[in-house]
Amino acid sequence: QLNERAATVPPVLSYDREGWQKGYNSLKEEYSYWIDDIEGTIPTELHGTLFRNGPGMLDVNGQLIHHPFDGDGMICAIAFDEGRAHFRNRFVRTEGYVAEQAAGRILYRGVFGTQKSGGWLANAFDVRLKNIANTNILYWGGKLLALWEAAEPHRLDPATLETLGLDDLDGVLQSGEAFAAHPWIDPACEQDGGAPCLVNFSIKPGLSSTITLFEFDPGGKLLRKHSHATPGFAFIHDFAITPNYAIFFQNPVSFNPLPFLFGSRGAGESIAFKPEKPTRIVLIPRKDKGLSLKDHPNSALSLEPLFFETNAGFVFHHANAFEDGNEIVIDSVCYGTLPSVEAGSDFRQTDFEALAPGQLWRFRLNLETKAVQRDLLESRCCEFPYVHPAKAGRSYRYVFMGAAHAPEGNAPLQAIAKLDLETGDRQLWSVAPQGYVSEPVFVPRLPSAFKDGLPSAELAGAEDDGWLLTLVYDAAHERSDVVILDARDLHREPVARLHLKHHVPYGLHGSFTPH
Ligand code: 3ON
Ligand code: FE
Repeated sequence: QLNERAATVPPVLSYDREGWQKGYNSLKEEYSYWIDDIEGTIPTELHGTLFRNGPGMLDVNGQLIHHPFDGDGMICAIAFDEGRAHFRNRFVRTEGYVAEQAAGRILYRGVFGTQKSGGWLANAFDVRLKNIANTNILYWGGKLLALWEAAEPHRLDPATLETLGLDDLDGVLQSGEAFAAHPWIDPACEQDGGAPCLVNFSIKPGLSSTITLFEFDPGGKLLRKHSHATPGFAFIHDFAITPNYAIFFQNPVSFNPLPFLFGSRGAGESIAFKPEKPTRIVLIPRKDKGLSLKDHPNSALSLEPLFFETNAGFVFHHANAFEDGNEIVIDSVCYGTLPSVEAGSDFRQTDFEALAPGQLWRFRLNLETKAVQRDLLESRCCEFPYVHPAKAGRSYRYVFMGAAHAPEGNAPLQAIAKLDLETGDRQLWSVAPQGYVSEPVFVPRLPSAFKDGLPSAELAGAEDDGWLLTLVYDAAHERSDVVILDARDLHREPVARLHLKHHVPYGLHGSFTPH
């Protein structure tokens, strides 16, 4: 009898569904104010702006969108100065946002299944893309850019967050050309005499897919752009860099365009995960072909794309990559299966327990033998890995991530995790049961960590000497906090907790600039 009872009692969860759901309400108001409700003290050395992007509109005039990744991009800017902080949020005035807000209804299909009302007939053969500018935000070359991986960036005014329009990166992008939402800043590019450069990519999916790599100088001028083919359909959200390579995980998926064309599913929902197939890892050399590698100590380096195969499940995000002798090491969050949203279902009803957790794995690619070794680094459900900007593409010690409160199973992100890859030590700062975290942005202690506003490759202190900035949704008070943690020790009380006057819907990615 006791056993029977035990089997019917649901497991104790670290969250409650109703509380979690409220973090997906739209934030329709646009604010601008000095934050005055603060616990703790904002460090005076913390000077600059945390920009964050994410879906802010989860319904259009009451019509629910089908998946959060379909929500219109809303930017938050939290500016720190002299121990004070100012908050501002503003929607990106994309063509689709402006039209739908004026019409008061959904006018576009979303990639992740949002449909116009009227059933499949109203949606069939409408293959227009709504560039929703909702995934990341980057300050580079004097421009603030809201990124969405399937189309060109939107440029914003950094002071007011006013939308200035689509930006073709000074003629680099053609109209509608994709520019991914996961740029890396190489803090000391070997090809550019040690100057920082921005590296990003774009994917043109098809029967054979094209990966294009872009590198820009600190003024925003294009340095290098080259394209490479990879067989089969490619859905690649993120990548990683080392001094010599850009690394892509081509997830094992197939794309069936029919339900998309005939109006019953979004393009993203027409992608099927193929667990029986391996992941293809594509290494694209960053070095110009004209450059000689003869003198390089690593003889296995290549000037042509290299392909590896492994079993990696589905990967959205990479933490970092680096070169280690004849090996390329890459750390990535892997899912056993692609978490897909079924047509007709509501993401607010997500059964977390039924989904595979994202876990951090390390892959070692041997350039000589082509063997791939993989090791689990963190089994706790995690997402949104972040590393010290000086360590981008370099061997590193610490990774910071959003994580589940419980050590096992899939669950909402309610904690910030710090992993010491050298000692295996881990720390967890949890806000369960009523708190929900976002990506932790690591800001190295200022001002020595930045030169001319760009991350420097030299570490001024320890690799964890800095702060973690994260937005926490507090379901008990239905508002969000900006939390500043001391990255050296997550077991300490937060340095400061800044209470906003409202909530901020769960976001995607952000960046810090010392401006
Ligand atoms: O043919 C298709 C054309 C197309 C436009 C291929 C396609 C599906 C690749 C595509 C577009 C893809 C897009 C627009 C992808 C956008 C992704 C996005 C906005 C977000 C991804 C987020 C990933 C994760 C892992 C988020 C995790 C969130 C939590 C843990 C909860 O807060
Ligand atoms: Fe992402």
